[in-house]
Amino acid sequence: MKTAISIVIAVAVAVSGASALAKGKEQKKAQEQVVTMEVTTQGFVPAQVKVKVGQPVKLVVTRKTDVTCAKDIVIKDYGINKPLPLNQPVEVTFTPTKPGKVRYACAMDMISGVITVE
Ligand SMILES: [Cu+2]
Repeated sequence: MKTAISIVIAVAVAVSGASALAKGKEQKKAQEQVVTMEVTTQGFVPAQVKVKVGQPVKLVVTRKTDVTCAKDIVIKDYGINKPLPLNQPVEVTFTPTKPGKVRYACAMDMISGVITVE
């Protein structure tokens, strides 16, 4: 009985060790590119962003003004359309699949910015 218990413990340790290793590898492979952005009376700030192709992008967008129409962020190319509650950081994630320019804009496509994917 004692041996059975120690075998169970040994297996549990081995499994948790392996998953920790896998996690570390994953993090190294997929380097998230975090871009902090605000919506002010100037529009999206910054309005020009550069990211690397094939690596996940996380935009953290905080709308700081209530006087413009930019109350959502729309990234048509990646099917993203998210409301931006006032003063609340909103995370928008996608992985750019090809180099080029990706537009982000308000729901009416008036206030906008450009993500350059390289
Ligand atoms: Cu608008």
